[in-house]
This record gives sequence, C-alpha cells and structure tokens, in this order.
Amino acid sequence: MPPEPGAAYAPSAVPPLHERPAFQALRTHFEKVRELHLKDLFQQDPGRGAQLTAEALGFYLDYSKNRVTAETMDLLARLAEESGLAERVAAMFGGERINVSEQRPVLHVALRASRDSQILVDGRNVVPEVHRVLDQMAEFASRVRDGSWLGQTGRRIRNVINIGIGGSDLGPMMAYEALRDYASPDLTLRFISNIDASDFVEATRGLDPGETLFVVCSKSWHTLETLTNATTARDWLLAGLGGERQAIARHFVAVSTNQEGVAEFGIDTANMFPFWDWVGGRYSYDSAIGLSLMIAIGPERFREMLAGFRAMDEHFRMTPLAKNLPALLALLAVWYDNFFAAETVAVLPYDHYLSRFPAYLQQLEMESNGKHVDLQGRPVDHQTGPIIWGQPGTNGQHAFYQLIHQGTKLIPCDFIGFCEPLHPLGRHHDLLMANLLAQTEALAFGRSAEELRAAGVPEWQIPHRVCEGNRPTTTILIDRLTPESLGKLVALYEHKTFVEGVIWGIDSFDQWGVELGKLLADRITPELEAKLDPSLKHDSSTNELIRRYRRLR
Ligand code: G6Q
Repeated sequence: MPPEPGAAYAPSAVPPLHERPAFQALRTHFEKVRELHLKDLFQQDPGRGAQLTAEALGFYLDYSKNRVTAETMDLLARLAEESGLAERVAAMFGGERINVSEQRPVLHVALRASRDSQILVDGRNVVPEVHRVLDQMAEFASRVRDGSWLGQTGRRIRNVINIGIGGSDLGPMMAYEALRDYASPDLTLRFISNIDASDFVEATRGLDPGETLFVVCSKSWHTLETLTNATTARDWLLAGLGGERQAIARHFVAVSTNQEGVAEFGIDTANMFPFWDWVGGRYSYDSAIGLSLMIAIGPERFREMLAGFRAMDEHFRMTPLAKNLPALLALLAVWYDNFFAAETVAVLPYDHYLSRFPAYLQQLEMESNGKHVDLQGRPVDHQTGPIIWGQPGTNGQHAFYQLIHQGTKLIPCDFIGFCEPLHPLGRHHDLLMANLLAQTEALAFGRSAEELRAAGVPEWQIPHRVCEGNRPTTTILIDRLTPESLGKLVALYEHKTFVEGVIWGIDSFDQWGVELGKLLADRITPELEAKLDPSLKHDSSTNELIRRYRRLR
C-alpha cells in the first residue's frame, strides 16, 4: 500500500560511516590497541573485570574479556550518538515508518506495551487492539488447556501443531524449547515448517487427528511451504475424521494479517488471530504468532514473558549508552565487524533449553542486518551484519571450539549462562557453569609455551599445544531461565540488532532477498511436474539438473 501523504519517514542526514568523526577517531585508536593482549590489559588494570561490566534487570553483562579499553567504549558510544541513535529510538517507539523500503512502522515494542499505554500509528493508538488480541488468545488457549475446546469427535485436544516458516516458526519453536519446563505435560506441541514432506510425516506420526489442533501461522498467507503443509494437514485431518468438512473449524485456527486468504482456505475467521503489518516476521513471536506457545505454557506465563520484553524495552529506551545492555552488545559487534574484520560471531548458550536460540538469532540478526545499501538506497562502503552461529555448551566444546581456540580466525563469542538451575540435579549445574567460565578464561588468556614447559610438555609438542589467547568473549549471566527472563533476553538481542543497523545506516526491517527466494521456485515447479519434457531455458547446469531429476524422480 502506498504511504499516506506526508507519512514517509526521513531521518536527519547522517554522514556515511567512514566520514563520521567518531569513526575516524576509532580508526586511529584501533591502530593503537589492535595488538594489545587481554593478558596485559588485565595485568595493567586489576579492576577491569569488575569495571567493564553492566547490570540491569537480573542480567549481568561482563564485557571485560573483549579487546577494548575504556576509551574504545567511549568512542563507540560517540559513534552511536553521531549515527543518530537517540532520534531513531524515538522514531521506532513513536510509530514512525522507519522501515523505509516498505514504508512501515516497526512496532514489535507495541506487542508488549502495558494495557494503559499509548502508541500511535497515523494518529491511532494501537495498544487496545494488541490487548484485544492477547485476550482473544488467552481465552482460546485456556479452553484448549482446560479441555473445554473439543475436537469434532467430542474429544479434547492433546496435540497442537504449529504450521509456519521463518518468522512464523523459529520464534515460537525456540521459545517453546526454552520454556519446555513450564509447559503443560498434558499437551504435545510440534512444529511443521519445511516443504519437505518428511517434516509433516514425522510431526504427525502416531497422532490421532481427533485430538489434534493445527495452528497455521502466516502473516501474508501466501507462503508456499505453509500453505502446502496446511493443505496436507487438512487432507490428513479429513481422511482421519471421515471427510466431514465442518471438522476444519474445530481443528484449525489461523494467525495472519490476511483475513480473505484464511477464509478461502476454509478456516472460520472467528478462529483467526490477527496481527499487523507493522510487526516483522522475525519480531513476531510475542504477537499472535506465539499462540501455540501460549497454549503450551498458559496465558499467565505468556504475559510474564511479555513483561520481560517490556522491561528490556524500557531499559533500552531510558538507559545511557554506557550502561545500556543492548547498546553495549551492539557497540562490541560493530568494533569487531568494522575494525577487526571479524566475519562471524558465535552465540553459545550454556543451557540446553536454549538449544534453538542460535538458530533464532541467525534469522533475527542476519535477516535484519544482511543489507548492502543504506537507508537512501546507496551502496554501503563498509561491512554490515556478521554471520551468526552457535550451539549450546558444553556440546560445542567437544566439536568446533577448537577452531575458536587455535584457528586462524577471530571469532567473538557471546557466552550465556544462568546462575540458578531449573533442575538442581547432583553436580550438573556447577559443572556446566565451570565449563562456561573456564572457556572464557582460556580464550582470553590461552596457554603459553612457558606454561607448557613448566608443566613438563616435551619441546617438540609445544607449538601444537600453545593457545595464544586474546580471543574475545562477552559473558551474560542471568539469574534463572523463566518466561520473564527469556522475554528480556530476546528483547536484548532485538534491540542490539537495531542499534547495529542504525550505526550501519541500513534498514534492519525489510527482507527483499527472502521475498525473491519466495518467487524463484515458482518457475521451476511446473518444469519438474510437466508430463512431457519441457523446453528448458535456464543455464546449462540447471537444465541438466532438472533433466536428471525428471528421469529419476
Ligand atoms: C521474517 C521474514 C520471513 C517470514 C517467513 C514467513 O521476518 O519475513 O522469515 O516470516 O517467510 O512468512 P509468512 O508469515 O508471511 O508466511
């Protein structure tokens, strides 16, 4: 939809990154500090480990094991200011159309705003509508949970399957895994995202259609994977329930912005949970896209999670940069990305419940900041978002950590740990946390040839065993994994991503590359399915692959 006259957002002019005075000062500063070793920095300043930290909302951020000095952090904060951060934060929270390429506001913060607050989009307060949908979700989720929502054959729902992909899958899936300990033991929650039928077959294996509810999530209701899976689910259900079409209303609900599409599919729009075009897919799991999660953990816990998001939003909006947790994480990311030329960042949660968190962050950060032009559409002259990857500790220690310790690449790492265990079983938690701490220590300080010699390591082996150290890490210690702290953690990274994008001068809220991907397969599908050999007009590689596939399918 074209923007309303006068509604387009135009941020104040900010010079390109390389021309900002703070960036130039950082370049000079970088030459002075690039060779400094963390070992020396800690020796010179014994208070460093307590000083280069920030604490808020039960989160303790220790960034002292990064290759920075107090001056680095001051200069980076100046860079954020010169990038117009304060103005952009106000514009985001104020409902301006800061997603410039789609001319949309970016208001995931409205999804967790308190009932009495006011956030205007084109002069209309959107908060009452957000709470109306939350209440609708709560009512429905409670009925599924207490067994008063019955399936077509009169039996209660025992299985909930979320169908969605990308932003309509990763968020609820990550959060469900994270909060499994809080989920109802009476319900099974599964996720189908991939167009590969194996995903569907495995997710529905062994389930009774009469006890199964599908939550179909698609903002656009145009996504091939989701609509194909939803259609297969409808067939599976009807086949299992004797073909009675009215069963669809008892076993399917939809989360979408597209009411017409939902009705056309056959889902009763009374069972549709709306959201809005000002919520980006990867920022949406605290909207109705989180319905399946709410069914699993209950409305009360979902609201606790929203309170966590809200607390981090307020912290981000109100706290000076030097103590602002999301901003600090972003400043460090910019430092490694634009000065040390680090290509990747590892996120390493020391909590098995956060096993899907790195995958979730991959979408959040890489889709948001994988951009090559600035807000005005000019090519950027600097690196933008890094590659995000990771796995839970301690498992990764026995696999890829080797490259972080002794490889040739600089990989800044975020270590995330919880002080209180959810399962105080034997020594498990102390051992888990000892590993987290030991890794950050080893990465920073390494093991020198002298230390190895003193330990009696033979001379010929020493070069192989030396760990140089000076590998940067940030440690985030959180009190306990709860719905509330998960909300804070996700909002922490959402706002970190936003600050990075502001400094890089890009639109963190569009995803035209993803949209292109949605179109590409449409051309090839009929060529694979055609009865007669189609005339192929691709490159010779694609043509050959299509021919081979057609022969062997
Ligand atoms: C997220 C992206 C993308 C999107 C999926 C699903 O920010 O836009 O991951 O969420 O492509 O789209 P639908 O919800 O429209 O099906």
